Amino acid sequence: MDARTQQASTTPPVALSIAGTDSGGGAGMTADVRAFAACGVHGAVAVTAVTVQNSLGVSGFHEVPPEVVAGQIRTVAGDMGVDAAKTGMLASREIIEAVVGACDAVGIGRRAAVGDGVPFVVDPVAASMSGSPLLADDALDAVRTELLPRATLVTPNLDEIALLVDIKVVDEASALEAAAALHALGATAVLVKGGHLEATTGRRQSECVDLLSVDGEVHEFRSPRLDRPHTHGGGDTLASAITAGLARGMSLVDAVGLGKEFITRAVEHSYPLGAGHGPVRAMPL
Ligand code: PXL
Repeated sequence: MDARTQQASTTPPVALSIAGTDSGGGAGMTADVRAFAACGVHGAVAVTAVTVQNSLGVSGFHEVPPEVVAGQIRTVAGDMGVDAAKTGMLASREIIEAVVGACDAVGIGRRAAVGDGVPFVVDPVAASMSGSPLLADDALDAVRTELLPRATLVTPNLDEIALLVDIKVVDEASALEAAAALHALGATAVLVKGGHLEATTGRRQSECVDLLSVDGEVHEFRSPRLDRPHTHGGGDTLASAITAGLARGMSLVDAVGLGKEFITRAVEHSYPLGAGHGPVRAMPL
C-alpha cells in the first residue's frame, strides 16, 4: 500500500461532543468538531440544544428531548466506539440525567463501582460570552452530583468556579482552593482556566495561566495574554483539543499541553465575523 492509500484508509480515533449547536458556527459543537478535525480526530456529536445565535449573542434555544440526547450517545458508541467524550452546553437537569445514564451504559467516564471508563471531559458551560444562560439554575446541582464524579477532567472558567463552589479566584492560592473543592465533588482532575482573571480582578495580566491539578500534583500552563476581541468558542475549543489528545491516547498532562498550544494559536488567528465577537480559528499544530 502506498503512503497516500494508507493515509486514506487509516481510521482516526473518535471523539464525541455532547453539546449545543451555534447557528453562527462559532461556539458549541460547531467549534468542537472543528477542533477535533484539526487535531486529527473524527468528531461525533450528541446535540443537546439548538441555539438561535449570531456574533452578537444568543437570542433563544430549543432543548432536544433527553431521550434523543441519550439515544445519540448510545447509537454512536454502540457502532463506532468512542475514544474520548466531552460535554458543553447541557441546558437542563433532565438532559444531564439522560447524559449520565447513557454514558454509564456505554462506559464513558468514571463510575464508583467500576472505575475509569473512556476519558470524559466536562466543560461546565453555564452562560454564553455575552451572559445569556445556557444552563438552568436548578441544573447546577446535577453538574455537582452527577457529572463531576464521572469526570476525568473538569475545565471551568472563573465564573463557572464561582457558580459551582462559591470561590472567587483572584490568585494561585484561591485557584488551588477551587481545585480542591472541585476534587471534593468527585472530579479526578481540574483545570482552572485563568483567562478571565483580568476581567474579574481588574489587574492587568501579561500571561494567561491555567493550573491543572491531578494526582496530588499541580501543573502550570502559561501563554502570553493576547488582547483579542474575537474569542467566541475559545473555551469549547480548548476542552475539545484536550479531548482529542485523550482520544489519541495522550496522558492528561500532555493532552492539556496540546490544548493550551492549540487554543493559543486559535486565539492568535481568530477573525472578525458579523458585528459582534468573531470566533477563534482551529488550526492544525
Ligand atoms: O462557549 C460556550 C458555549 C457553548 N455552547 C454553546 C454556546 C456557547 C456560547 O455561546 O452557544 C452552544
